[in-house]
Amino acid sequence: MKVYDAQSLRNVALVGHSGAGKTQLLSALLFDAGAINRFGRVDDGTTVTDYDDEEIARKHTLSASLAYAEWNKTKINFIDTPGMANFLSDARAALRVADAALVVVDAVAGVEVSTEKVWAAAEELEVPRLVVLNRIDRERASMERSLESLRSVFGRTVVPIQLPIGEEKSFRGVVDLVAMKAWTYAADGSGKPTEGAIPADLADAANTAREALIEMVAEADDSLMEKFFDAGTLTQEELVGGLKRGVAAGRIFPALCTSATVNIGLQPLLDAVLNYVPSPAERPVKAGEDKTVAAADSGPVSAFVWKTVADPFAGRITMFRVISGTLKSDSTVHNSTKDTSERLGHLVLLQGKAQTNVPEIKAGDLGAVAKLKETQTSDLLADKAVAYRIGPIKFPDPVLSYAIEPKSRADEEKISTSLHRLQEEDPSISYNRDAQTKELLLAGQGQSHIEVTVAKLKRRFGVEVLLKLPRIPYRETITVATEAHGRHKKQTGGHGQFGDCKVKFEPLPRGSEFEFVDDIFGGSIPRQYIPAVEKGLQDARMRGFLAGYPMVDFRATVFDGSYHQVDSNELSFKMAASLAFKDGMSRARPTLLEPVMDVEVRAPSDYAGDLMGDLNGRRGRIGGMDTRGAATIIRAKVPMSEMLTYEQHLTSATGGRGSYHMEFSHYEEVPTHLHGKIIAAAKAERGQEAPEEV
Ligand SMILES: Nc1nc2c(ncn2[C@@H]2O[C@H](COP(=O)(O)OP(=O)(O)O)[C@@H](O)[C@H]2O)c(=O)[nH]1
Ligand SMILES: [Mg+2]
Repeated sequence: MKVYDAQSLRNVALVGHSGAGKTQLLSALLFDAGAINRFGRVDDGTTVTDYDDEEIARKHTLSASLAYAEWNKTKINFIDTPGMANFLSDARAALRVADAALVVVDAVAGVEVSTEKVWAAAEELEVPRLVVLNRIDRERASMERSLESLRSVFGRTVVPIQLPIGEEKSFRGVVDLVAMKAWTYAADGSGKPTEGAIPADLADAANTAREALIEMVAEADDSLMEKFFDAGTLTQEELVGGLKRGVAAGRIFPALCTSATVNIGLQPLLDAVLNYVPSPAERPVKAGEDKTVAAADSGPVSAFVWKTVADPFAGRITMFRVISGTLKSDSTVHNSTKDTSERLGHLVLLQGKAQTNVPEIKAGDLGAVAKLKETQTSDLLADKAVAYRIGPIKFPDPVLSYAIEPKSRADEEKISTSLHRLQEEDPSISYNRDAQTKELLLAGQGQSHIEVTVAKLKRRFGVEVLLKLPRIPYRETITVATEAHGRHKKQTGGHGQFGDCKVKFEPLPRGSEFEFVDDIFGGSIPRQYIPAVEKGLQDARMRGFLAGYPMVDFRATVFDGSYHQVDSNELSFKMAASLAFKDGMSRARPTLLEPVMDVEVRAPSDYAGDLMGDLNGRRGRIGGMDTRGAATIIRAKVPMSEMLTYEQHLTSATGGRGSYHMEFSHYEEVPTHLHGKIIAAAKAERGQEAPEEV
């Protein structure tokens, strides 16, 4: 295996909405470049990058993976990424080490939710982009309509450098607007194009499109702007050079068209990657605010870990980009993030799951190594001489949690270590044991994310768990102010117990939690017992009153009481406070609070009416609507309890074309007609457990 230096490398991440054809496209690219000799298909489970059992079963990419091909003496590293909303964190991680994104768009659907998400991520990380309009062979596909949709959302800097020859069933090739020639494909799917003149019926369209391209390139580059005004056009050299600079600067986004299943347009796409994507030599890596590191293959070595895979057999697989220097197999390297040293075994190149050993990997290249002991995602493996740091990859906080219950004793024992390893692979999940209920909670980005995690637990680690609908973290609060009295007295021979307090309870605004005020003057309760009163109230409020949920957003003021010289003690005052709480709650008109989510749903506009009706039925309040090309975005506030099964509903209601995102917004009162059900469910769940006696 050759070792490549930075000039002869390109690193691209395939990103975009789920189903646009990223994985299939990569399979075709690898085949046409001669890197693999079987044309793998997503539909048969035979692609290089959807190799995980779970991905094959679901026909969806769930995790980022690597592949590479040599094209024209240049090694192109590809990162295939997931497009489903719950799994986008890996697309973001990939963009951290790619020098450009291939934003793959379905030419039938145009811009979709994840298209916008990955575009925004690339924008934020300043990653150049090429747009690939894929699935041009499909019924109702249109390069023109898709481009309109792209330009309406991302601006007119998205410009075609190709035109399709035929569309839908008759798609058979592409016109290259830079070289002004045509690539035509035989109908046999062999992917072997013939190069020729532009078909006569496309000549006018091609000339117009080329002029538009020249104008955009001139606009993106001040020095070319003048030449363009003087000459009215650009030379071929100026066009090619300007396009390359414009792409690198993120000022122009060339669009190409392909069919990944019929195998059309892949060679021109590979050429475009070579010609327009900056090599690592041209794109130094950011290390902190204003420091960049050039991809020099001599000097101190550093490699940034962007992804970890938990393989139960091969162990941990660590994927990195060499930032500078040359990383060697069988060497020891410092982990500067953790300040430990790591022994590297064989360095490998990954073609999906297939590993090829290499002696060394140079700056700018992507590779992997198995069985590191402590290194994790976002760590920097670097010589001690390296002083810079590379910022950690940002992972989203979990939005939804489920309770999981091991099926057997054996499962119980393995569950924590297995979850720990899965979390290393996917830092957008988290798990913890609920202190109150002792349940093991698994949190993630949504229902399908949790389900996939549970499926991985089983397939990879043999750990089986039952998944229970997440508990809604209800709260309780009071609605009117009241005064209450609690007296605890036991005088049965020997030492007695005596505590007595009067407490005022008042509602506070949402989000205030709890306030305790000591308003005792003149010693009706001695100083030393006040903390016991507070503790008694705290404990009582955490146990709730109506349904056992913590009572929040109120103030408790202890203003009077009495004591006994001999019998009073802390425990007695704690109990008196608890009795005062119960007494107060019986008159303070307690009620239930529920978490309300900010929800954003996006779907083709045809579905908007039905989706809004459904959200209303879920007690949602519609906050606004936006259109994006053929899609509508609906924003609403909806109680969390109504959203637990939303993912399934949305998928079936829109044939998989809708998606949504939600996050916690605030707590709100539960309508009274729903109280009975929640209280009954809470009691049943606590297993008839008698309320704790005080
Ligand atoms: N007709 C057609 N189908 C395609 C094309 N590219 C991908 N597909 C199909 O679209 C589906 C999703 O493809 P996949 O590569 O998994 O999309 P990804 O989610 O973006 O990775 C699969 O059934 C593919 O066979 C294409 O160019 N034309
Ligand atoms: Mg995929």
